[in-house]
Amino acid sequence: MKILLAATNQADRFMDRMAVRPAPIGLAYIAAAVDVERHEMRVLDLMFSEDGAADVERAIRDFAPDLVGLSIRNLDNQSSLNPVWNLPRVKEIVDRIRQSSAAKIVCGGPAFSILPAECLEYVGADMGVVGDGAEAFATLVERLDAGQDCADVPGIALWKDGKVAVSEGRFASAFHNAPRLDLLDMRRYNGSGFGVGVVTKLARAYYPTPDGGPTPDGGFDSEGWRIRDPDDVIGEVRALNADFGIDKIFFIDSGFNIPVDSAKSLCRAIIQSDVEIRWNSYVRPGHGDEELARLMKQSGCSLALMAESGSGGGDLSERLDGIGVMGHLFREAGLPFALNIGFGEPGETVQTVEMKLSLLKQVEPAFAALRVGTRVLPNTAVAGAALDEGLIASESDLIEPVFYIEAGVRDWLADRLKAEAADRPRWNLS
Ligand code: B12
Repeated sequence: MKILLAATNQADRFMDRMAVRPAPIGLAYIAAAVDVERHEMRVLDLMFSEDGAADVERAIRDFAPDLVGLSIRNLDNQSSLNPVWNLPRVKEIVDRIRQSSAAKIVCGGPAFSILPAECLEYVGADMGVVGDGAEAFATLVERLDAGQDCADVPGIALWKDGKVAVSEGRFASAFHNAPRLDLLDMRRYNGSGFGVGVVTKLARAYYPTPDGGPTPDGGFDSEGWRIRDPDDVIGEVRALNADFGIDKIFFIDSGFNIPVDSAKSLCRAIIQSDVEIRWNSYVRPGHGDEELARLMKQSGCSLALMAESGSGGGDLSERLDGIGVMGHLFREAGLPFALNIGFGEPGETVQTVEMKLSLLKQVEPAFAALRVGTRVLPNTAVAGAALDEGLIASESDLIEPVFYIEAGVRDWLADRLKAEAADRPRWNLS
């Protein structure tokens, strides 16, 4: 079979402001799973395209694939002040493919995996893969090539009787095959903000899906974690440096500092190795000590990203204290950190807004992302509130950006935050 894989993400911002272009490593993992002895494959990355749909159309004409895989990273930019919805662009790509090709179109990716049936219906593709896609996609390719049915492949979205159904189960990749970064123009990603992604650990299910993804409300259970061996991680970092001159890495990890011992082991392994990198990652408050902060700094960490989403469970003042403690540890170690903080979630009051603002002033992050309202995602408590209050008719509405702002602060919140951010260039509002 001839297979064209395309990464559709063209967003070049983080929090609607900072220049960040994440390399499509998810698609590179998909490419690594395809048996290229048996199939001819091409990869197209639209990140630097002027006109993505036109580039896909050209590739379809030149290559005439039998199967097109589309990676969909972000539903939108999660900014209530300047919302940008990405799916219409993907739909346009699908429409353009259909005009000149009978290829089967398979979608996947983080955004797709959040509302697979709705995304598939909206963009008008043939099939989709939910969650970790490498093994599932490889299985689909072989089944389609042999003319076999795919309905029993775990985590597959398929049309059935005019509607999309998603099969039970999910693949959980161990990321054994190195991503085919050689098929991407990786040099363009060096210095493109925040670093090139290298997976260090994945949680049980990585997406907020109804079948038990652990993260819909920011929770982080430890079941079924896949923690990569530090030697494998360092091997991948070394290859990025040797092959493409890349020395800025983003460790892909829902919480780099959990468990603390493995975080320390990876830092020590980097320090003892010959690799010289600067790296960034997400960290979670409440886990870590002075030694971890020192090891992170020593191993090249240049930014630790923390988030207060309003849904981490427990009492707000305890959560804010946790962030304060982490911030203090990082400052003592000379390690810059960023804080992404949401405002307006259910239960927000003038008083809780002021508590968050005073934390921000106290911890003084290297940059702060203040989110006006919560981008409602399915299977979350905020989605429950949005349903109860009639903001959405059903969770299917959430393929488009919908923002929840607690009624008690709705008329006041944006102006209050804008006023506070006005003379603080490190505070970004979105
Ligand atoms: C790390 C990360 C970041 C880093 C990226 C750093 C870097 N240089 O790479 C930073 C902090 C910069 C970032 C920014 C943003 N992010 Co982010 N980010 C993540 C995170 C934690 C990991 C993404 C990743 O690399 N995963 C590892 C790779 C290997 O996995 P993958 O891409 O998912 O690919 C797998 C599958 O999806 C699938 N797959 C992928 N492509 C394809 C294609 C086909 C054909 C198939 C079959 C399967 C398939 O198989 C792959 C292998 O298993 C995810 C959380 C998550 N749970 O995924 C959020 C996430 C991707 N981000 C998200 C968002 C929204 C954003 C921002 C818009 C936030 C903002 N407010 O600005 C920006 C967008 C930036 C941009 N320009 O695109 C959302 C996207 C979904 C959504 N809600 O719309 C996620 C899912 C978080 C969430 N739960 O909401 N992000």
